[in-house]
Amino acid sequence: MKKMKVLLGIGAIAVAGFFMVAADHIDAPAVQGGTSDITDFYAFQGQNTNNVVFVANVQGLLSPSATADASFDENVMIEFNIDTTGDNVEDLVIQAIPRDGKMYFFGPTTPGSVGLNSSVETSAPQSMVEVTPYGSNAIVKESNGLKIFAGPRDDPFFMDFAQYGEILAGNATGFNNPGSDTFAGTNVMSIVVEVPKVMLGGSGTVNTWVESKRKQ
Ligand SMILES: [Ca+2]
Ligand SMILES: [Ca+2]
Repeated sequence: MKKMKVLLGIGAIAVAGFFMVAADHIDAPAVQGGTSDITDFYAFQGQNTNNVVFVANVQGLLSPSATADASFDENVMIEFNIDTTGDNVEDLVIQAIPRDGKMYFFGPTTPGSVGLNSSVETSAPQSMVEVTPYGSNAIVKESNGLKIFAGPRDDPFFMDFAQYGEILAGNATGFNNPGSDTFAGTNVMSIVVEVPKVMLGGSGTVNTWVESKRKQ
């Protein structure tokens, strides 16, 4: 279940000031609606401009009541992949694995295996943050130079799917202003890690993508 999707055709982004969004709310049948279903991947320069922020959102379209019952799947690992050499093969990974109400992060580290298979990089620097309960203030922890968060968030993605359908059907030529946000009032389960650029090589261009991987 490799997940890689980039909007706007941007595959390579500069660490110095990039913003990238990959949106994938409605997914392939094998993972659609499941706990490994990635909705979006964001990578952008942090408020501290020495840092880069990676955000992976999973389990989209959660209603408020569903969010209260939602949790991260302990059999699903979220892996942030970072290619620093321009060959679209990851040179660094950050892995996020939930266990007993906590999210554990491994890395950034050189992965032992690349591509479709991953193993948990247990010898890499390890960080942990309690998963923030729904409705609580965000629990953010600083560890090993990282700032980390895991928990439910309001889905930040905006898309007017009804109007999109009208455009595809030839009934409209563009979006309305204002449009109607299909994702308004729905939540996602979010994993956020802020990383000093120096830990990613510090300069130049990186390619980045996120994968969800189920334990086998
Ligand atoms: Ca590479
Ligand atoms: Ca990988």
